[in-house]
Amino acid sequence: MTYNVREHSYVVGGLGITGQACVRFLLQQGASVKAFDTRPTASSIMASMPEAMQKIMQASMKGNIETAPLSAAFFDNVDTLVLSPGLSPDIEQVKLAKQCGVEVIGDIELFARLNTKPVLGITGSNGKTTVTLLTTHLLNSLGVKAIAAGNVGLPALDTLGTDADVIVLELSSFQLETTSSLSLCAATILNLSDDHLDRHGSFEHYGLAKHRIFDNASQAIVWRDGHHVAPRSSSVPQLQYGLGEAQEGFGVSGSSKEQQLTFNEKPLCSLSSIHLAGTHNVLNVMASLGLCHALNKSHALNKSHALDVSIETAAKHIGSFTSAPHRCIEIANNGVRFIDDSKATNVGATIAALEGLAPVTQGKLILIAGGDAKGGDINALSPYLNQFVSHVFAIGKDAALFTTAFTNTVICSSLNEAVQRAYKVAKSGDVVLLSPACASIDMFNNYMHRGDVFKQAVEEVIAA
Ligand code: UMA
Ligand code: ADP
Repeated sequence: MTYNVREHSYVVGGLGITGQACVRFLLQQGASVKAFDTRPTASSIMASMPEAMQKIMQASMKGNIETAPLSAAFFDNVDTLVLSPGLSPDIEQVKLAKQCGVEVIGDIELFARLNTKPVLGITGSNGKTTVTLLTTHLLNSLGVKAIAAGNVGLPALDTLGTDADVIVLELSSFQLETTSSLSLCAATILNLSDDHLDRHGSFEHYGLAKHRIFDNASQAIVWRDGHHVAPRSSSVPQLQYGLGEAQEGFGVSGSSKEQQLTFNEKPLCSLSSIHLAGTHNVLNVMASLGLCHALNKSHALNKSHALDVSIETAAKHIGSFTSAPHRCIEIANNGVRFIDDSKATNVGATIAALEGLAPVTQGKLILIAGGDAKGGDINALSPYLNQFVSHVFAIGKDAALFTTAFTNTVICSSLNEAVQRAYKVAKSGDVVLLSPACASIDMFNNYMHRGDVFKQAVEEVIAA
């Protein structure tokens, strides 16, 4: 039976980007909506919204946002709580909703109940945004209208009613936790390493949330050598990829001088045509091609649209993809290469950068790292630092953790100082890599700000 929004009464929990999209959508559909937020005052929450959203809130809800502790009466006649991903299902407001018999879902579940378009789903600890944007780029280059949505930034509900042929959804563990009926043409968990353990409590629970992506998936795109990334049920067909030679699925073959990305042993393109730094990005390319390929088998496709996603043709468009900023991007090269990987906010991402860059670095690899480790285990970097890195210049709240992980670590009081010191020890052929393994919020507004400060500091040392 089709799900009719107008027949239900909703509470929207949290009014960040997701909550605002939910309110907008539900009001447009003529549903009954009220909202709560955990921040202290309704006026400051309203002030944080774009003007157009403030007008909608005023016109339809009289700016009414509940910020006080909720009473059971708040949930009278409410069917469904649509909870923002930033809010844990364990908070008091959600417990109360459940006690009152209210169903608790997230915006992705609401989207799943209403969407009729084919959807590709991407999750993992690292690489989600890269694969989401690359997949979208490849499909659009093939003439298939694809929209990137979800955790990448555009709320999934905003894609309903658009003329997209395909939705490419980046899904966080927070979003998957409250989703049960999302039916994906193809799904992937790119990789799984410690992240968001403060919210999920354990790696096991974090993994369980991620694995929900396969629940109704028609096809899984699976990294052959990844841990905990394959569907636990054998009923989901797998298309596999990896860096070694492979008879089936994606692989790599050829001499170290001229390596080819292959599909079912047939060469698709030269690895040198992939302009994204690091072997982890070769895996990202394979995952994206696999997701595109899976669309051919999709029954959800609009048959009137002559959709033929040939991976041979898709592979030709890899070279024209430019990665989102701050993800292993070369920002300057005066003999010394400077690489901005400010988005590496956990240990897994920094390991990928080190493993990926070391083989293509002629000289030394000099690392700038540090910030807020979010309780992550910096010592897990130790073997990689010892194998690949000559110096670490450490910044931020948890800089001292790097001195335990690696002997040749110098603590610096600012990112500028770290860049200056790194440049002093660098010679032509060396790489200076900013890949912090930590969040930025102890020193910067966000990872973008950190990357911008790095670029500025690099330009200054080069010019001096
Ligand atoms: N807030 C409160 N109380 C509330 C609601 C919001 O204090 O009741 C404040 C908090 O400071 C919160 C902020 O508002 O951090 C934003 O609200 P939210 O956390 O619910 O997030 P949204 O603005 O709805 O954005 C979310 C995703 N954020 C999170 O899951 C934390 C965005 O992913 C996503 O782009 C957006 O929905 C659209 O789908 C960002 C993210 O950091 C990029 N994701 C995490 C990650 O990638 O690691 C999971
Ligand atoms: P996410 O959206 O999952 O945070 P991004 O594509 O934004 O992923 O990349 C975040 C960080 O992870 C960057 O530092 C990037 O270089 C690194 N990264 C990208 N792809 C991978 C991968 N497949 N494995 C490990 N790290 C990766």
